Order: sequence, then C-alpha cells, then structure tokens
Amino acid sequence: MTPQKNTTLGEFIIENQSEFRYSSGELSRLINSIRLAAKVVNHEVNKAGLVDILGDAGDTNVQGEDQQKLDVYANNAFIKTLTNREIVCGIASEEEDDFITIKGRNEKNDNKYVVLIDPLDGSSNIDVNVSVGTIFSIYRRVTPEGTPVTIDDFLQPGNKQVAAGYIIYGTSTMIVYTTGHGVNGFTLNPAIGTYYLSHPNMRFPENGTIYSVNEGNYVHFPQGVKDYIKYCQSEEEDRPYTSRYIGSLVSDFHRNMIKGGIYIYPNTAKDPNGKLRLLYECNPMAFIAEQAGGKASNGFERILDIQPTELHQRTPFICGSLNMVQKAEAFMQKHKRS
Ligand code: P6P
Repeated sequence: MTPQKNTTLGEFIIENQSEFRYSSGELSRLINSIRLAAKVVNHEVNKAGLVDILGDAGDTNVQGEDQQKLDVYANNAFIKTLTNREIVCGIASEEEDDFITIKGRNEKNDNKYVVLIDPLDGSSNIDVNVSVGTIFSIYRRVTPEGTPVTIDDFLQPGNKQVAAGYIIYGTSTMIVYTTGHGVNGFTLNPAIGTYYLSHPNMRFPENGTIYSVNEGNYVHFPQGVKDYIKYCQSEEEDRPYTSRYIGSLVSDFHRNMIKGGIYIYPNTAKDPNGKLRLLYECNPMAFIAEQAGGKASNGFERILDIQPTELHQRTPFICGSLNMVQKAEAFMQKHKRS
C-alpha cells in the first residue's frame, strides 16, 4: 500500500515499525538519529558560503583525499549523534582509518547495529555550491552481543543490510531510505525542521535516456564501457542519450531514479578497482536501487553479493534503470574482465 503523502518521517517510522523483522524499536531510533544528524549537517551545508567552514581542513583522509572542513564536520556530527543514541555498537566512516567501537550506557557492547557511512559524498562540490550528500548503510552485528565489535561485523555482503539510505543537500534537503520494503523519500521543511513524505514508493523507471560517467577518463575505460558510451551517443533508435554528470554520486543517482538513467564509475588502469567504496557508497546505493526496481553491478556480478575483504575497498560500479544496466553489462561481458 502506498503511504500517504505529507506523513512526517516520525509518523512513517512508527506506522511501519512492524514491517521491520527485528521490530524492537531500535532501528526506528537509529533512523531517527540519522534524521537529526542530517538536520545538523544541512544547517552547516546551507550556510557554508557564509562562515569559515569552506575549504580544506588541512588534512587528508585514509583515501588520500584532501579533507574539506565540511567533511570533518559531517563526520563528527553523525558519529556524535549515533554514539549518543546508544543504538549502535560500531561505526565505520570514509573519514576514519579504522572502525569505531561504541559502548552502551553500562559500558558494555550490547547494542545490536553497526553503521557504515560516507558523511559527505561529493565534497569536491562544496566550494562551488553544487549539491552533496550523505550515504549510510546499517547491518545487525554478527559477533555475540556483549563482546567488542570486530571487523567481521563490518565486512558483511550488501545483501545482509537491514537498512540503507542517503541524504541529499540540494535545492531541498531530502532523506531517501529503505528497510527492505521499498524506497521512500522525505523532504525537509526547514522552517519547522520536519521531514515530510514527498516521494512515496520511489521506483527506477525500467528505461531511461540519461547516462552519468566522467567521460574525461574515457581513454582509460575498459573496452566494454567505451563501447557502451558509443552506443549511448549513436544516432540509432532512441539515442543519442543525454549525458549528465554532477560529480556527486548521491545527486546523479537521485536524478536517475526519478527520471531514469544509469551511473557508471568503471575501473581504469589508474584505479584497477574503480574509485567508489563498496561498503559505504556502492552497497547502500545498490540496496536502494534494487528496492526501487533498478540494478547495480560491477559489470559482471551483483554488487550486493560481493564478499568484502577490506573496510575501504573499492569496486567498479554500474547502477540505475534495469534495462540500461543490463545493456551496459552486455557490452562489458563481451570482453574479459580487466
Ligand atoms: P570523479 C565523490 O568524490 C565521488 O565519490 C562520487 O560522489 C562522484 O560521483 C565521484 O566520486 C566523482 O569522481 O573522479 O569523476 O571526480
């Protein structure tokens, strides 16, 4: 049943609590804590040009990327909010070299969930006032409650996620998430700080005419990706398609889910495993894509079935409208995996 528009996020969580297998209320509290952190980050993102929060934080993260001040701010805001709510037993973040262990009120490790997060995706867009986002992925721990979390709690395949979502700080601020029962989008009314259900039961159109890829790297792409891009640009049938690339995965994904489209970040000689991180970018976006009727792979296998081996591992990523992803995979699979 499609939920009614204008339901608030809080009402929606309560109304759908029973849908969640472990309906102990903890996941609801977890989603609520993400909602709060998103408001805090949104407040800073929206006034980034006005305060000394732009520019480089003077440090680099584990990815070797310059940390923007808002990266650090967003990372701290989500970690602080998730820690204070005593629901998670561990957090892994793009901005943290290793995972963070969180103890409960009684100094025990008896919370049930781990959260993996890209606190500010697309941060290179911050200084030029282009939309950015937060991506989150939630799992139940696999190690015994009461014991300290281990890396095994984080290295779970994406098909074990219990929830995933993103916040997009764009012309409006939205939370889009799934708990495995479809995808719903909530838009923030900044005047009162409340999120309202604006996009119930979001679905990827099966077909689309938008392709999102950084064509500046074209010469370094695998042959199958080059062939697919030339297919998109050919004058036959319903083509040429339109090329749109924002430089923020959350923004390109969100537009493609609404209008129909495909996002591709392939491997290259420079980045043999691609650029995007499996655990806190590709797995959550793949879970959302599949829940919305779309598809996500590395060109050869389903993203959600990849067994992770490292916290910050990368993967080639193809995601979007079902028929477009299948077409791209067909081109890629004509060539041996590079
Ligand atoms: P490039 C942002 O850093 C990000 O992880 C995605 O959000 C975005 O789509 C991609 O990298 C942009 O990378 O190499 O095209 O600038």
